[in-house]
This record gives sequence, C-alpha cells and structure tokens, in this order.
Amino acid sequence: MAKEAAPKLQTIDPAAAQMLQRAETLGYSTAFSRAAKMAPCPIGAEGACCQMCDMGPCRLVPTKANPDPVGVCGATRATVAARNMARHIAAGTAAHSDHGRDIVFTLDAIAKGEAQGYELRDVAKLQTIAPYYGVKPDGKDAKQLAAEISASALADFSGQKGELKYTARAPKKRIEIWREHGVIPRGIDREVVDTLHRTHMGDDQDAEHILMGSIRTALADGWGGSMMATDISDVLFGTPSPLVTQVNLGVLKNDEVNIVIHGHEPTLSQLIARAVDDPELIAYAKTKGANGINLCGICCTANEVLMRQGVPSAGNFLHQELAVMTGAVEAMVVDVQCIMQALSDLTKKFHTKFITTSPKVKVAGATHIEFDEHHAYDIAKQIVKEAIDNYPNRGVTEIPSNMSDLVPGFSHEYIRYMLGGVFRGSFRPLNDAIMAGRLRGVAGVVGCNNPRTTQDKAHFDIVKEFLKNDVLVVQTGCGALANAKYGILTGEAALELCGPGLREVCEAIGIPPVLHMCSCVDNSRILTVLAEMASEGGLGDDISDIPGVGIAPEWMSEKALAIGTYFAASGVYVLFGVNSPVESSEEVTKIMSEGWEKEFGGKLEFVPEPEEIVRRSLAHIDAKRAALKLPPYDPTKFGESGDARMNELLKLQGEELLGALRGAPVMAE
Ligand code: MSK
Repeated sequence: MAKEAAPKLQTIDPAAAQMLQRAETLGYSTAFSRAAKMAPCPIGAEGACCQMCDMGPCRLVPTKANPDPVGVCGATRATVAARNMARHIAAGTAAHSDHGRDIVFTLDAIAKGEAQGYELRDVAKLQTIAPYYGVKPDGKDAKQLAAEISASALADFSGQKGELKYTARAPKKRIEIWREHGVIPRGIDREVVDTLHRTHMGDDQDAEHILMGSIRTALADGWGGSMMATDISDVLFGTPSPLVTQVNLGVLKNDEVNIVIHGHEPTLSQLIARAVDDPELIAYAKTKGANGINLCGICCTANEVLMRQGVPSAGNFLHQELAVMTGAVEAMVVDVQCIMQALSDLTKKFHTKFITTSPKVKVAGATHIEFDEHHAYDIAKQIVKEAIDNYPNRGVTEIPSNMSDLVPGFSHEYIRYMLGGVFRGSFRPLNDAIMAGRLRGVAGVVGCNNPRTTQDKAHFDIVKEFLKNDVLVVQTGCGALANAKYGILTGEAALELCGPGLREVCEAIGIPPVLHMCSCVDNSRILTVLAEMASEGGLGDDISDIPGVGIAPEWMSEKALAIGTYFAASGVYVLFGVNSPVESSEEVTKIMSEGWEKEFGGKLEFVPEPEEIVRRSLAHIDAKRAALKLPPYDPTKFGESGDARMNELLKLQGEELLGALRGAPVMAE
C-alpha cells in the first residue's frame, strides 16, 4: 500500500501553524515541507528492503509473476521484515540504555568526588533502589552507596550470563513467563550485540526466533537501561512531584536571551538550568541589552527539567525548527537523540548558535562544546555566556503568543503518595476504582510526533476519547507535551472532558485525569506502576490481567519500537499509529499480534486510524474486565457522589436546593 507523504492539515497547534506560515514566507524548509515533498520509500516503509549485505539491497516486492519474492540469498519477506524490526529494536535499546549508562557514570563520578556541580538530591531513593542492585544500604553513607550501586549497574551492562537484576521488579508471574520463554535479559550490551549478530547475513532465518531475540533485547531496555536512567536521574536531580509550568512557543521571550535545550539527557541541562540563575551571568546579559536569561526546552531534555525545575517547554519534537524560525533563539543546545540535522542549516539563516555537547553527537556546521561531568558547571556557564554574547546579533523576531499551563511531575512515587498519603501510600484506591467500574481502565498514550500525520491530532483525539470513556491516562515524552499545549494537563481543565466515573475518582482523590509521567526514557515509570497494580491485588496477578493499553499514535523513532516491544512482552496490548514497519509480512504481523499475545499476554499492532485505535483499546479493556469478572462498564452508575454532586448543589439556592437534597434531579443550567 502506498504511504501518504504528509497530511493536508499539518498541525492542530496554532503556534506551529503560525511558524509554518513564516517558514513559507521566508522560503525555508521544515520537516513538514520536506515530508510533503518526499513520499516515504514504499518498500522500506513496510520492511521489505534488505540491506544486510552487498549482494543487495534486495527489494522484496511481490509481482503477478513472482508473488513471493526472496532476496539473492533466498531470505523471505518474513525473515527480512523480522530482521529489520529486530535491528530497530536493538538501536532503540542501545540509545535508551546508553543514556542510562551515562547517568550511571555521573553517579560514579559523584561517589568519587569528581563531578563538579552535582549532588545526590534524593538519598532516600538511593537507599530504596540499593537492594535491586544487590547492595545492602545499612550503615553506609550516601557516597559509598552510590559507588556500590554504580559498580553493580555497570555490571548489568556488561553481564554475560544470569539475569538482569532489575527484572526482579516485575510481578512473579511475569518473571515465570519470561523464564519459560528464555527471554530474561543477561547484560544489556550483550542483548544488543545478540540481536545485531543474529540479524547479520546468513544467521537467524526464522522470523519467530528473530523476534523472540528482539523481545529479550527490548526487555533489557525497559527493565534495564531505561529503568536505571529513570531511577538514577531521580537520585541525582530529585524525584519529580507536580508543579506548574508552561508549554509552547509563547514561552520564548522577546526581551531576554533565549536558550533552548533539546535532546534527552538531563546531566548538562540540569546545570544549565542552574547557570541561568547565576547573578553574574544575569548581570552580564543586561550589559548586552537583555532583560534576563530565559531557558526553555524541546523534546525530552525539556521534560527532564520541566518536571524537576519547572523550566518551560517550547514544544515537542516537531517544534525544534519552529523555535528557531521565531528568530528569537540565541542558542539551540543539544545532547543526544531526536535532533534534526536540518537545524544546522536553519540556524545559519538566523543568528542562532547551534551547540552540540555530547561526545557521541557532532553535526557539521555546529559549534561543539563537549560535556564532561568532571567540569560540568564550567561548561554550562560557558554555553550560557555564548548565548548571551549572541543576543546583540538578533534580527527580526516573530514569537507566537500561544502557551498553556501544565502540571507535570507524576513519578510513580508521587502517584502512590497521592493515592494513599505519606503513611499508607498504595495503589489500592486506583485498583478499587477499576474494580468498581468507576474507572473503565487505564491507558498510556506516549511517543513522538511524525510529520506524516497531523501534528498532535491523534494524541489529542485519542486522549479525549479515553477521558470520555472513563479511562485514566498517563503520558510521557512528546505525547505529554502535545496534549499539554491544549491545556488538558492542568488537572481541572480536563475534568470537563471526563466521563462521570473518572471525574468522580479524580475529584475524590485529587488527581488530574491525565498524568504527565515525564520523558520517553521514563516509560519505565509506567512499568513500575503496572507492576505495583498487579501486586496490589484485585486485578489478577500479572500485568497482562490489568484492563489497560499502551498507545504511540504518532511514533517515528526506533526507541518507540523498543518501548512498544518491552510493553508487549510485559503483557500490555500496544497499538502504534502512522504505519506498520512490518506490513510486508503477514507472518511477522501475526507473530507480533496473535503470537505474542499467546506467549506473553501482550501484543504490538500497527493501526493508522485513531478511531480504530480507540475502538480496539476499549474492546480490549472491556474484555480484560470481563476476564476478571468485574462489573461491565456502565457510566450511568456514577457521577452522583463526591465533589461533582457537591458542586452542583452549591450552585442552587432556596427551594431548588431543598428539592435537590430530597432527591429531585439537578437541572442543567
Ligand atoms: S523526544 S523519541 S520524539 S517522544 Fe523523547 Fe519525543 Fe519521540 Fe524523541
């Protein structure tokens, strides 16, 4: 099936639309216009192109004369699609996990007293996670603990045999399923190498077996590298709790030095966030005619500092070029992942300094100021100074006024506390609400933007439908930033969109119906929530029993495929939008849906239409409710208790109020 190059409606975000208009006026290209100009290669898009050796690339396109083509070596469409998928998963796992490794290196440097500007912000969390690393916390000071934990974590990367330690955090039944199928990861690096090896020319040729290997690799991401990145980032920079901040291009300021940080790793950006408050640097900015220094983020580096320091976000993935297009960005500072090469050319059309910082990422035309955790604060200050020096070079600007408030920072620790308080924090109230039917189920709606679909539309439409149907939503990454732009991550705003049961739960417990759980590496927080819900009781004894789904409606990254796979292997029904990278093979499509469901209780399906994603999700949630023998979902039973009822009554007076209290229906205004 031919893929659509780009949708007619590029975005539902007015700020993005304004900048796209500006790009057109100025004659500059963006990912949106490049996508429209270049249709995706139909052979590669469906996983039918094999580039594993120099006898090819082989294009396995069926024709009337040859309905079942094979490559020069004889590789079938199933083998090729499975190998391509497995390599995507390995790359995604490598990216997330290497991020985790770098955070561990910083922890290690702190333990040795060699990390300038860092401290251990959450020692309680360090003590909590110590046993998962096989480290006894008793009688050890924070630095000693940090040293032992980082040594144990690094051993999990290089482990050759045995089981990855963090997988012990999964429910018992899940661990047994993984053991039965031989997919508990050994060392994280070993699993990535294993997938690269088995997909080399002339190796594994059984599609099911190739994909089983990639499940092991993906689990090394979700229950390994990503989970470590999340936990140790919390130790270093603080475990998130809710705060109020803003999102969208309107956070850029006309009269201040604007620095945009973009990518994924929090190590440098946390210190840049500190450096912009340095009185000396603020005074220096004033000598250049600016009223101050304004820091904001894009993508998941944004999420990291958004949820901990309240640093505002200029938007999600497709906003990186649009922020530069305002002409108001003095420095675009990037670390790793999701950085468009087009930034190099675009920043030259304005005055923006494009600064790369990771030893792994250089871009031709960018200024490289390499991050080193041993001198991180000096480097952060140097970057801020570069931006300040660039302020006088600013030309004409156009900053959209759009920005919305959001409340991010729902770590699983905070959700547990929110549900039960300091002394009896637990997931019991959440499980009870699902069991009673007030909540139909739960959904994670996560992942990227993709210019092959209308920016943010699927994220927004799907979440609205879930809320209407009493499904509690958690979000991470660019999906969370997408919906934040439309004001539904503020708590009370989204209550208007909720069904009666969800509204009642949110009002009674005091939670928003859409919880921002941080960056894309923090999908591991969702795994932890699911594991705790399974252990709490009442919803079966495994993640696969929970009435829930995972959705990535606008995915584009290989990391997304690793995430989707580790959730499916953890027992979750996962639905991806846009298109299927394995569409060329019915066999592989079936293995990842029916096959994985039989073996792991979870599956990964690719469904381009958002309406169909919602339909399948709700059907799945209802089937899981039925399997648990829970009452069928019935919204008419709820909405007559709690604050909603109280709020209605407060609007009434006199006879009307007395009538309502005697049981007469409250008339809508
Ligand atoms: S940044 S991986 S576009 S979520 Fe995490 Fe956003 Fe996807 Fe990159």
